[in-house]
Amino acid sequence: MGIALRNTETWKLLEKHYLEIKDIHLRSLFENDRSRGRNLVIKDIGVYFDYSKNRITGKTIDLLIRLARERGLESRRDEMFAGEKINVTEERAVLHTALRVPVGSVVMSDGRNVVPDVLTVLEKMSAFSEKIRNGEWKGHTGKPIKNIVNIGIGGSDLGPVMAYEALKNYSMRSLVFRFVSNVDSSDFYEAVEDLSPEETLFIISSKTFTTLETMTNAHTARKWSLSKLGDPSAVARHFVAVSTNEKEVIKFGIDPLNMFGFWDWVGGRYSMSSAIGLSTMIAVGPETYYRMLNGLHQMDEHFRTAPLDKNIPVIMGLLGIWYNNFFGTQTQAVFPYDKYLHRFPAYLQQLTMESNGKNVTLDGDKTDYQTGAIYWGEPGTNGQHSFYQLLHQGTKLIPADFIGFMKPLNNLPPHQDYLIANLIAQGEALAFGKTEEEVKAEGVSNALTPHKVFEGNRPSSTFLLDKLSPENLGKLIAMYEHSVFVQAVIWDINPFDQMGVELGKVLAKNIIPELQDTAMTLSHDGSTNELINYYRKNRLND
Ligand code: G6Q
Repeated sequence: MGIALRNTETWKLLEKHYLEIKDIHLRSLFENDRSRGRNLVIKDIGVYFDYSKNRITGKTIDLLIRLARERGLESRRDEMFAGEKINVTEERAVLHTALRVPVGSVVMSDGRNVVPDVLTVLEKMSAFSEKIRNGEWKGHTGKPIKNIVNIGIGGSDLGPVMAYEALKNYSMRSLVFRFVSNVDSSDFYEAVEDLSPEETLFIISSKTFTTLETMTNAHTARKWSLSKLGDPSAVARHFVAVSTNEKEVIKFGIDPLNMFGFWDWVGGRYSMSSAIGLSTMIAVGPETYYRMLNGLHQMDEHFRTAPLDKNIPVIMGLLGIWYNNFFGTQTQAVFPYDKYLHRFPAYLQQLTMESNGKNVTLDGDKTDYQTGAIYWGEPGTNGQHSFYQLLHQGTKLIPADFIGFMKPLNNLPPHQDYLIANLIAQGEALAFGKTEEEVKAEGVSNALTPHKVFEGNRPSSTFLLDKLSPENLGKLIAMYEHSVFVQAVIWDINPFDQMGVELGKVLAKNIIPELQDTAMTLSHDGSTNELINYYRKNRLND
């Protein structure tokens, strides 16, 4: 990229503008503009995005959009959708958007239309899902499958588990779903403890099919199955694979006929709409799964075509830049007011932090500005009774996203109104707080008054959607995916690699034999050597 970010004129203008705005209270922004709550809203594809409670003016948005244009956001976005190799460090295209295009679309990668391949895998997944759901697929002893265990980690786990939980209301309740990710044996043990191997199908989800955690769990699963089923040929009825690595799948003993493929242009954390979604499809059925894909695609199209100032992921991404780089905030909270989205913040943590937790630009230069925020969150209203205190009266500024749905999936009056009243009230309290005068007017003593004052001026955005439908889940996922991309373009970093997870993996592989063979000489640093020695002395059986 040409000129370094902080040297651009627009960046300098934003720095100046920050000084103008930093002490302005949201109270006065709203007092001075009665239509702010209507104007700073984007309504499109069924998403109501209210960003009026952010510490911005029209000028802030104009400057941020100017920055986005200068950084080439529109052309970078078009390159992504066109299948150019924008993941430069891995020399790969980034085409998760091709996984959810309508039948008949054309998306080229390396001179080849990838859509027919995508559809072929989707059809294979649909046929298989139906067979499991209608009991046609029998286990080795002739019993239908009742339990589905997805074994995978990172991108091969967080998407499936989040989507299963989010869409549980649409799932086939007679099937049991479990997700094993951790190499901690308790994870596998607890997942299968009450299951019968005769009725259990394992989906080994691994793009590479070499990941230590997943392969260890997969081998344990095979032992567990065969300990009951005896015959190794049982693997064919109880194990399927989702992977890009056919060679390793065959080596493990899974018939390629029972393998669901995807491609190197699908990154792990962007893979939940690939065959990695097999467990989701079995849970909710192909039709509901296609509805989720449709929602993802609607948001892709919105991102691809909406003008930048009416573009939800663009505005979200730019607000993140505004807080992170000018207000100096460290974190971004996400609060879904829906129990079914309880794994959504964990899913977003990988999406956002593995993508934008980078400190060098595409050219390999060290960034002299902050990049990815720390994402965190919990479903409302639980968070209100624990950590929201710090948001309201702590010393840190934490922008928050509130996500809510108009219609509950389980209508038990008056729960829904109470839930949404809380969501709306939190944004209001954060923004406007409670002044000293207001506290005093309630007859509070002078001594207690400072404790009861809420400064306010704490920013939030609110997303309202009709209900937690499969389409709307898809929209929310793609919305965050694209906001991550917007930020990466501004910061000139690669959001599609994850070199930062490698070092720990390599070091763990070195340490494994050192734990197992106590005669091995240790040549780590003083602390690491002592930790290994302590473990060697105190491990197991004593
Ligand atoms: C995601 C990362 C990472 C990956 C896991 C699992 O973007 O690449 O989280 O998904 O390490 O990898 P496999 O699917 O290859 O087992």
